[in-house]
Parts: sequence; C-alpha cells; structure tokens
Amino acid sequence: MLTGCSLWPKEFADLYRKEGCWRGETFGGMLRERAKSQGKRIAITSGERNISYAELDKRVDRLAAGFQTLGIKKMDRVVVQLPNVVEFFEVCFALFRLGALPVFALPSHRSSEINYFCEFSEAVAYIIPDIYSGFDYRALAREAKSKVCTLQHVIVTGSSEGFLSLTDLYAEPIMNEADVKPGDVAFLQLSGGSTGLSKLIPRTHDDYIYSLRVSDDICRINQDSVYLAVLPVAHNFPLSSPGVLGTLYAGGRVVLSPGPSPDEAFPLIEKERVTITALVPPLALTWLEAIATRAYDLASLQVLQVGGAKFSAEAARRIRPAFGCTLQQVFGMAEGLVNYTRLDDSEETIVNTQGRPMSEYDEIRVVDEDDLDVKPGEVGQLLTRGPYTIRGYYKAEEHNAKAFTSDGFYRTGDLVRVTESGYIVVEGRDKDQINRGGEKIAAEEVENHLLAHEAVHDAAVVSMPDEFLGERSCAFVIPRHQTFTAGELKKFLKARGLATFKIPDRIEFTESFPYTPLGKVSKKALRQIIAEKLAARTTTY
Ligand code: AMP
Ligand code: DBH
Repeated sequence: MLTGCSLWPKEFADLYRKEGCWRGETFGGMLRERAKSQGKRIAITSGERNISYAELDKRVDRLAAGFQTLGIKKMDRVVVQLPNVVEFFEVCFALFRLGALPVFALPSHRSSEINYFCEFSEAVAYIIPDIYSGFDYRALAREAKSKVCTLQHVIVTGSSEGFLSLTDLYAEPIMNEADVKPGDVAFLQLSGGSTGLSKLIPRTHDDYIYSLRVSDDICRINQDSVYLAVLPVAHNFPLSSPGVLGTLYAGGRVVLSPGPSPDEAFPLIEKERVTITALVPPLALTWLEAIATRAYDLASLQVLQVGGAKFSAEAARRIRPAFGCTLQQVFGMAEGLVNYTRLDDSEETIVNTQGRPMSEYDEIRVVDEDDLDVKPGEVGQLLTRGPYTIRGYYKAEEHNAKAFTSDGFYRTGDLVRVTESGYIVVEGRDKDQINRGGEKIAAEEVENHLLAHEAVHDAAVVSMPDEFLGERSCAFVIPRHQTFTAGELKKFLKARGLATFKIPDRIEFTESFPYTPLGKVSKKALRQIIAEKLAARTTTY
C-alpha cells in the first residue's frame, strides 16, 4: 500500500467488488490480454508509425526491464511529462507493470510545478522529451535534479544531453513479474487545485479500469473505434473519458495528433478514419470556425466530445450541423465522477446539460452552505461518492478534512442543478479557481507567487469573462510603494517558473480590496469590478 492515501472503506470496497464494478484487472494485465487476443491489430498510430498490440506489449516488457535495471521498483513515483507520443504509452505501461507510479505532469508545466511534483511525490525519476513545442525540457530537469534529493534519474526521449536516453533502456525482458494488485494505486493524477498547489490524486487499477469500461459502454467504443488524441494525453479527460486508455481497453486504435489545431487534426481525421475525439470548449469554437473553410472529409467522425469547462448552449447547438456527428458533453474531474450526455439523448438534452453520472453506483448530492440537500432543481454544491471517486488526496490529511465530508463525499466545488430527468447543469463554482478554457488555475497558487515580489503588498486573483476561453484570469494587486508595470510582474512570474497559462491575463493595480462582512477579501466583488470594466469597454467602442 502506498502510504499517505486513504482509499475506500472496506464495506464500500466489498460492495464495489460484489457488484462487479471492480473486476480485479490491472493495466499491465490488460495490455497483456489484448496482445494475446488481438496482437496483430494496431493499438497506436503516430505519424507514419503503426504499433500493434503485440509490439506495444513487447516494447513495454523491454522498457520495464530497463527501468528495473535502474532500480525503479514497486511504489516508486516517476514524474512523467510527455506530449502525445508513443513513448508516453510505453513508459506508463512499463511503470504499471513494475507497480511504479507515474505522476502525470502536463507539457505546459514549468519548473515551479515540476519541482513541486518531484519533491512532494519524492520521485525517483523524471521522464521528458528533449524539446517540444520550442521548449527545452532538459533545462527543467537540470533544475529539478539540483533541487530534489530523491530524484536519481532523468530520462529523455530524443537527444539526452548527458541524461539517460530512453531508447538505451529497452532491454531483454526479465521474467519475474512484479506483484501488482488490482487494488493498488496505479498512478497519481493531478487536480487543478483550489488551495495552494495542485493536489495529487491516487487512482487504483480497479477504480480507473472500471471507469474506462463504463465510459466505453456509454461512448460505444469497440475494436473498430479510432480515437484521435488532440488534448495532451496526460490530462484525465483524453486519458480516460474514455480517451486513449478506454480505447486501448476496448481494443480500438489510438491516433496521436501532434497538436490540437484544425490544420493538424482535420487531415488526420480524414486519413485515419477517426470515429471519436475530445475537445475543450475554446478548441471546439476554433474547429467550428475552421470547418467552414476546410475541404476535409470528416464523415467518419461519429462523436465529438466537449468538456473540461462549460460549453455554451449556443455553440453546442452548432456542432451537429457543422460536423454531422453527435455532440457529447462531458463534465468530469480527475478526482473521479464523470458525467456524459448519452449518444441517443435528445438534441435539447445534449445541448443544454452537462450529462448525467456514468455509473449507477455514483452517488450525488446537491447541498447548500450547511451541507443540507437543496430542493429538487435548485442550485447547490455538488457532492459525490462512488466506485471511481477518490476518498482523499495523496498526503493531504488536513486538506482532505475539508475537501471530503465525514461520510466520504468529495466536495466538487461546482455549483449545479439537477433536472427532473437527472441531468446535471453546471451553473457556477464555489471554489477559488479559474477555469481558463479547461485549464484550471488555483487562485491561491498565483497569489503566493505574486506576494513573493518585494513590491507587492497584497494580491487577489479572480476570473473575468472571456468570449473565447469562457474565463481568463485577472490579478488585483496592491503595490507596496514604488511603481512597476504589469509587464514586469508577468515577467517576474515567468522567471519563477510558473506555467504560462497561470500567468494572469490582466493585472489591475488598486489601493485596496473590497471585503466581505466577515473581513475576507470579496472575490465576488472583484469579479464584478473587472466584469463591469470590461463590459464598459466593449460598449464604448
Ligand atoms: P479537476 O478537478 O482539476 O480535474 O477539474 C475538474 C473540474 O473541471 C470540475 O470540477 C469542473 O469545475 C470543471 N469541468 C470539467 N468539465 C466541465 C464541464 N463540461 N462543464 C463545466 N465545468 C467542467
Ligand atoms: O476537466 C476535467 O478534469 C475532466 C473533464 C472531462 C475530466 O477529468 C474528465 C472528463 O475525466
């Protein structure tokens, strides 16, 4: 057992097993089984490369042997920061087979996040590309290596510059397999966070594979499905809802897109006869714009999933006419609960709701500030518990006491209402977070970085409305004395190694903050101030 994790109490674990949710599968075993039953079929397409299930299975064994030679063993944590490349899969499955735990960093994370993930998870290894999207990840590795004492290995795909090269690690497979149990934690996923830094989310083989199986069923993923990965695969949505892992679970084919733009994705949809893909709302808007002017044949596309942030009903309504396929709204979270609109739902349900829980064992409550159930149809905070929703973050006892109820419900921080037919409509948020087109920003994390500047007396980060991204971030800053510019402050944050998407889109200097009657900074009032300012600007011009 990984220490620092509170998993499900025995009576729930017993129930989920008895009901057949948890069937005792592991990721290592799943790939082995697919390689046996359909070894010749293609698992992953990347550029001109097609990798069969049998080949993937073999390469995973060889890489696991290489990792083992380095001393990587069961329960070791390994920060994996890879884009949509085949190596992502080989690395993850090799670690799964050893019972070592990938910690899923996103390609957009920088030293501030990476040092923290390595340090907090006491990672023994960090796996990166050499250069991706113009950024040299080896610089991040050099910093992490000098700061984090547990970090023994940096492994690079491509030119390794003195670090270990991933290619050199593939070795003769070792026959004795690690004793990986289905109830073991398989990896640590990231939460967007609402207080301080991102929390780490322990997901077990049992619970995650259950979520894949149900997702596959709802999204009708089978051997003939072709899933195009356009979002970064380490993100929970393209990873599991049903995403790349759900596709592999069903024996389908994953096609890796090097990027999310229509110019990269549309030709791939045509060429590879893609049947399903997943987007965040701003990307869906970009694709809607592009489709009118591009002459690609996208007729193979059956389902376009949109999730990660609220998709407006107006944009949702345009999907079917533009793409000739079914829109599926997906409202999920790396902590567990995923809601889907069903493929045969009415257009009104698909356009106007964020779906309903995928599993009959998902329990949901909508509550007021006193944790009392609101009346049916009223807005409240969504609480949830179930066979694939965690009972606690990794090594976060104090935070867990607040983030979960005493009877194990996760407080999502989402304000929702439930329709008469049991569908969820997301109405807002009761957590100190900005959802920038699907990328989550914990306000407190950015505020702490701002406060590290000697000239900043106080800082408060809030969301501001944005037509394209839904929300952008705005930092209200009270300067201490000397004058400095917003540009300088942004540069300061960048130099501190903060991921670019977390750098405030706008900085407002002010002399004081509005306060609530209880003496807390009123973020609601700040949101209103900036929203009004923006609205005034659009009406003036
Ligand atoms: P995380 O906990 O970091 O995985 O982020 C999950 C959060 O993203 C949810 O709690 C919601 O706040 C937000 N989210 C995900 N999908 C949707 C959606 N379809 N509509 C609105 N919000 C969403
Ligand atoms: O935003 C998310 O985290 C998310 C969205 C859709 C998610 O984790 C998921 C589906 O599984």
